[in-house]
Amino acid sequence: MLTLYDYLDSGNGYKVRLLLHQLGRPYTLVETDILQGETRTPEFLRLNPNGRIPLLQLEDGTCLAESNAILHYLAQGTPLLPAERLAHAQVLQWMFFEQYNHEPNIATSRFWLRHGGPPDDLRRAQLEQKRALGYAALDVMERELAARPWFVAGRYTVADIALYAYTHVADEGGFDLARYPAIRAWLQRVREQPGYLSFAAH
Ligand SMILES: N[C@@H](CCC(=O)N[C@@H](CS)C(=O)NCC(=O)O)C(=O)O
Repeated sequence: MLTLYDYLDSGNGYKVRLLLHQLGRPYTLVETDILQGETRTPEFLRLNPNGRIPLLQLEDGTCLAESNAILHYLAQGTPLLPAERLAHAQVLQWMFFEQYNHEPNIATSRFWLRHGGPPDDLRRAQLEQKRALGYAALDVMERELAARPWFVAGRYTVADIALYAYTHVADEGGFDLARYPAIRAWLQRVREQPGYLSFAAH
């Protein structure tokens, strides 16, 4: 049985829960409260020296961190990760985009707004900067999705899961999706996928 260390308000964790649900893979959930420092205890740091969830523990005890690496691992050999060389690399392209351009701006803004912040002028300036960069990432997605229904290979893949997680709650980070019709239509297509799981469910 797989074990997932996770925090239910985490979009990075939600990516993994959504995929596990869609693949029909059972797992044990270990809720780990990031607000109480539970990812920074000596016990947890032995499992993930980077002190973060999501963390997937395999049947043999090996641990795998980083949400998109976990998606990549779990989806191999399934239709959600194309085997064809270029399409496979394009899935990685969008997952790296998610981690570099999207998540650090949209997810971090959401976290600060939900869990207290920005407390000072510096944080406020950082939030403004993240707002601009987050909208730039959404602009890229909108252009892509205006031309095709899915990011890669004409079908739903883990690239869509990676980008869906924080896009569908972007409003909680102060991002208005009203001016992004192609993104909103894609969010609906994701919600209609078999085995869809809503945020914070498991
Ligand atoms: N790049 C990592 C980011 C993981 C991450 O930032 N996790 C946050 C929750 S979303 C966390 O565990 N924070 C707790 C901490 O930093 O102590 C991924 O995609 O999994």
